[in-house]
Amino acid sequence: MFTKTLLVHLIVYCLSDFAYGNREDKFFRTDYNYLETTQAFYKIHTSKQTWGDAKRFCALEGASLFYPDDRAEANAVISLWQTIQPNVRWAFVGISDIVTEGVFETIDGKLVSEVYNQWQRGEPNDLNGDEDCVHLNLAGDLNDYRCDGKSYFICKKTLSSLVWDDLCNMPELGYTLFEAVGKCYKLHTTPLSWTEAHTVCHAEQTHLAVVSDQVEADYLANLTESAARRRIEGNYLKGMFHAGFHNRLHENWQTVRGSPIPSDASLWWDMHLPSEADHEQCGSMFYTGRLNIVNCDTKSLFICERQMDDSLGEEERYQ
Ligand SMILES: [Ca+2]
Ligand SMILES: [Ca+2]
Repeated sequence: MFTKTLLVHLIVYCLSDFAYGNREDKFFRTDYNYLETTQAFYKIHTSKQTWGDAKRFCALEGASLFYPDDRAEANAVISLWQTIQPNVRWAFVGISDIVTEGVFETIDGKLVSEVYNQWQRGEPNDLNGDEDCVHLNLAGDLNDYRCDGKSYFICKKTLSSLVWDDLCNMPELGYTLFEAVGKCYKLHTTPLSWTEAHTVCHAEQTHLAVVSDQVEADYLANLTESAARRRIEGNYLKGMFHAGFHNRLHENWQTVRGSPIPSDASLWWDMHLPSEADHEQCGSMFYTGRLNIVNCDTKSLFICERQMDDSLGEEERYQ
């Protein structure tokens, strides 16, 4: 009980005091909790995913799918879990026997015998010959489960692996600051649908790029030139990338931040401002910098952005 109280204090402390930070401040992201005993940050995800998607989600957040290194870590994380998400009963962890049936290993290649390995009674049982992914329950027991089954999951980021991007004021995820508009951008070169791209930016705590004027359009056109030169292979719509506006709510076109789309026709391809009459519901931009609309299922490259302090950005821009 005493430990639990301490833990609650620790969590409250983390949430309130570490609004901005880096490794010194022991801050990673507001949705992660830091545990001093293990020197790492954890997030108990409350959306169910397949094991593969859980692993990808953690990576997108700049973390990795958690597994307990030892009993002490298992106990510490389960305490946290009981405190903040007691309704989550099972969570995928970074252990599987996908590579070789019966040989359970961690996502970074350690045998399960080298890490925490308290199995539930009778497990692992490879039920129906179809259980290769491991999840953990609140009692601290492991079970092998279907990889394509959906489960909650836990991500982990060690303090020692945290690199802070001071310019963009976020964990290092490959973003570049464009000072003139006070935004940080990242060109993603794995083609995805607009909706998938939207999710990826969210996982990075950013959003699909919202192009608001010619300065920004020119910068992004320049940024995508490198992608055009590299000729990224794959089955996707080349020559454009997804941008942060849509009409998916059928409430007329808006940006992903809920503001009106740019009304300057010269920013749009063929001077065409999208309207309710258009069948396509998602935003894009040609490599040339002209805005356009596409079918949301179209796969394409995309750019995520993080807007720095709004007022600071405006001040710098108009001085
Ligand atoms: Ca198996
Ligand atoms: Ca099982």
